Amino acid sequence: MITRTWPARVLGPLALAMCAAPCLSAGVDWVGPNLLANPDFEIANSQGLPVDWTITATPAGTARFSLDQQVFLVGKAALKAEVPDTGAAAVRSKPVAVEGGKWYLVSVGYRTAGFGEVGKYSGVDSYVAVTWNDAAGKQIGSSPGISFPYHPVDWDLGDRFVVAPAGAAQLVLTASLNNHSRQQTGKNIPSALWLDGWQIRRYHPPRTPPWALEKVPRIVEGGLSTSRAQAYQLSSQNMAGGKWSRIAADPQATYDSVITSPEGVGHGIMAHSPYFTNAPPGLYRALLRSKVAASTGDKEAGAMDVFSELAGIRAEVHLARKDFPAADTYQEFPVDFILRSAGYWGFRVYTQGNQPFTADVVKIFPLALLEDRQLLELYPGSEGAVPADVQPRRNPYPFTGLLVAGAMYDFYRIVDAHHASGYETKLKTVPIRKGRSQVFVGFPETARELFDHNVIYLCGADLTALTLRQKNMLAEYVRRGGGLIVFGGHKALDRAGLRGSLLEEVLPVTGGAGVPPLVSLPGGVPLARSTAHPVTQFADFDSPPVCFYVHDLEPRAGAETLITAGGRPGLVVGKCGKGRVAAIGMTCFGSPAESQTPFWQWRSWVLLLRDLAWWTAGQDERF
Ligand SMILES: [Ca+2]
Repeated sequence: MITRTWPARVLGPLALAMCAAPCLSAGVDWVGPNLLANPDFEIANSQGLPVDWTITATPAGTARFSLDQQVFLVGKAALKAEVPDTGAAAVRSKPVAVEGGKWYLVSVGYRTAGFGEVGKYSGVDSYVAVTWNDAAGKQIGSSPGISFPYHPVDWDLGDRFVVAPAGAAQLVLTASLNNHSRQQTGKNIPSALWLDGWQIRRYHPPRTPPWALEKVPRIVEGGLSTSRAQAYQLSSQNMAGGKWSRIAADPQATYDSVITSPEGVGHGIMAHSPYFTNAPPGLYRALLRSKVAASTGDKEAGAMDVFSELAGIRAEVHLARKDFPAADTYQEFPVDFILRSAGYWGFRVYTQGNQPFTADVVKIFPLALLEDRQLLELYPGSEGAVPADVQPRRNPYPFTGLLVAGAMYDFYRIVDAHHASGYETKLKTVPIRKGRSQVFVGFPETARELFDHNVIYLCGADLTALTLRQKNMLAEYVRRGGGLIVFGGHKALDRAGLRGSLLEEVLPVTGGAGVPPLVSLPGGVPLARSTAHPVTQFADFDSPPVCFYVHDLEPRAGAETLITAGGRPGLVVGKCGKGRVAAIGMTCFGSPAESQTPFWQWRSWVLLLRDLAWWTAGQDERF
């Protein structure tokens, strides 16, 4: 191996801290502040229990309550309720003043232990009830609550929009943990529930934008475009034409046919959408166009819900007969929902089957898309927390890398470069599987696992496919001293969710919003050495290689551009916290002429990339 001396004169500028204040996205103006008292369980009374919360054990004394200062979501403590044997624990919020007819966003952070196995009910369940009181504090109604899984989960969120019924003056949230495992399974399962980061916020539904009111071309099946409304003809959806949903022609239909439930058929699903994936996080509205035969009375006629794979039921709307201004007249009913996690989602339309209930189309459109920072403003703590004792790998024997291997990783010759980085090297590859959305197969599940690498290569990675937790883990890895190299490509960097993401904060570059085009450098332009740096000092720029397409990136203040292509930043390095990061904006696209050497075939490239890995990993003595 070549031993090199680190030139002392370049150390000065490298010591600059690059990590500026996170670039905060525009605020979320459609929700108000949190109305709950002591929502993060941070304020304790003299018994060490949270003020403004009422705790109850049934039978008395069987459940234990405490403020846990080791395991929490936000702040420094969480409320822990333990039910060691048969019994129940309940935690009730102080009532929040509300107005009838107004909408509220309820969200609850929770964690569970004990419970049962995945996919099996073992007699332990947990639930948050959403109840409405009148001004005197008497309960007058409830909204669908939030159920937690029957198996233990690490910190997760439950959330939904709820509307205050007429006459409601107070909203109360009550979490309960019921342990009947001894009766259910014959064996007791001691169980516990942690609560933290609870919210009740006024929701001000934005107006439907004019473009969403226009008739949209018919869609039979497929994903959701981010740019405009989609309409789903219900007679073409799954289950249409079955027992609860005869297909009928109707001159008033949006397209040609509708579905209608026969009288007396009973409760059932009329239509089920495809499983959609890859919707960008955001606030969405669904409009159900339907009509009833009889429009008087409180009886429910039909309903719609929006389900999701990883965040539970997103929304539900129940339609009473009297919600229709007239019989046999189509009416559009809106329901708003937030998509905040990867995984599939979709909608279902139900009938109560007590009268002919007719459904035409469901139209869905985004009201606001959410960048990571906005998601965090909506759901504080949802990025998870990396335990303070987890630190990036320092020992370079073996020099250990993690390669998230998307498109072009082989062109960039990352594997060759990594294997050239020492006698002993190790490289874990996380392939990216592509479908409607990218899936990172085998991405480390825990920070401990992720941090056990000297360097992480992120190549062709669509950042929107990473969860907030994964992005936060990567960002923390850098801040605590890890090395990260991010590569360009068709679905990478600014073309794949960089803007406003948690990862953007640690990168030495920023990019535009949306999907900016790659900058074309017609005919190929030569690479030029920019700022002097140990990473590029041994590369041969005398007969420079060429680059044909480069990302449109803006180096951050304090970052250093080491290579330019056509005056554009091609390789930018910087520091964030204790870590070092590199962004390669040069892509491996383009057709070189016979006389040209593209940079990825340049004889200096693999060694330059190796030196970049050393530098980002803090292995300065290698130079
Ligand atoms: Ca807390």
